[in-house]
Amino acid sequence: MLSKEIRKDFPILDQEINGYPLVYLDSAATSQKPRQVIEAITNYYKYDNSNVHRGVHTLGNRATEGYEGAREKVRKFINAKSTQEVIFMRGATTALNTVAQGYGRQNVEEGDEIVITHMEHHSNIIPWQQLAKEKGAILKYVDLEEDGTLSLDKVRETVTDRTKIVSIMYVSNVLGTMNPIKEITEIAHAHGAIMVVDGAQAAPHLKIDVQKLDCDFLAFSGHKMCGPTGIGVLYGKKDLLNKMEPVEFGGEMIDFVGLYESTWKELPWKFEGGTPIIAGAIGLGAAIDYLEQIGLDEIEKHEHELAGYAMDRMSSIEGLTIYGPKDPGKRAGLVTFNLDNVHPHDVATVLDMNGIAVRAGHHCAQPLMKWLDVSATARASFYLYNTEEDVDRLVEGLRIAKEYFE
Ligand code: 7TS
Repeated sequence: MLSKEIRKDFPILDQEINGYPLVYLDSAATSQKPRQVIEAITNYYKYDNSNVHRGVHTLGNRATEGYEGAREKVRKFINAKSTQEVIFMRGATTALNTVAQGYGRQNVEEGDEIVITHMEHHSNIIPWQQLAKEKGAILKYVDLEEDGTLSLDKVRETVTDRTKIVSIMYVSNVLGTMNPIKEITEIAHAHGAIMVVDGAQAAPHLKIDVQKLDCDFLAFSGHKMCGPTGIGVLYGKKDLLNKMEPVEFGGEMIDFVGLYESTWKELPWKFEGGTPIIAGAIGLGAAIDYLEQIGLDEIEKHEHELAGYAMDRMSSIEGLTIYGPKDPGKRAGLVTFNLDNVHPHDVATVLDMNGIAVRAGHHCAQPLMKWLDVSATARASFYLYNTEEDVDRLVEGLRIAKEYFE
């Protein structure tokens, strides 16, 4: 387990909700922010604020250094070969849409296949549905195993020579499943398809190495990994990005503008139209510094331990169903569950009355809810600042909820 001292870095955790000390178990939706990140953003606005890439003045140069410095931090964080492969955008959703519109429109034709799975987040479903409709392509789903994992055999059965794109989440935001991305990428490449990875729930919790995975694109959001909202990353292999058309046009992304024709800047700026998300990128850079100083391997270990402890303790509650893999080693730090005969919204409301924040609903995964045959679930998700005491409070809160509704 990580040190409890970490909690002190997160000022928001030091408060009472409804008369109880806050237990925050909704980090899969968005994580809390450490003082170091809040200060990096405040300091940027206090001392360095300016537009980037165009100034000859000192503030402009400082802002540019902060922004481009953050890009280098992201490059190292995911082990990309070059900063040209790191594009800042609003978040995972925008990044996935950019691939669907930029790469997809250019490369997918009628009758081609796009392969996703039943566990995807809406952000990794709808961009492909739209592309498939536009192009007359076929959207195919890899079915899940009973425990909510993916079998490589089923991936092999689904991907064919007509498949142009395989797009799969690294870690599930509902089941906690960690998918074998490297092996799936090999299958996609063997059929000449590209591999897109939705890394929204992976980047905060485990070490990602895009060169080892050999994926073609990777999308993630800053706000789930201790960074601010409104900043995210699209990683793409340089040769693919070079061939891909931008999807946003305007200032910042151009080289030459004529009356009827224009040309684009080189990578990565070709995809960053308009004044970029400067403070957001600097905040994300500070978040990466913070996570790396603690260690992604340590964070992953901490979460496996907490998930294991939570699953152990929660399974002692009668009438409580936990979804996803039973082996805590096979899942990230979250537990999705239902209490018999109590709607998850009611569970979450009683927990909130006791100072405990969990999420209830479909978690932006309606096809997965259908697969699980439920309309909604409750979800407790953990991060580096959570402790065994938080899990104890959750279990106590669930007992109160059960008594209340019985
Ligand atoms: N992909 C996955 C796997 C996610 O969990 C999320 C957000 C997204 C994509 C979209 O990220 P965004 O930052 O662009 O919104 N997941 C959740 C969640 O589980 N609860 O709230 C948001």
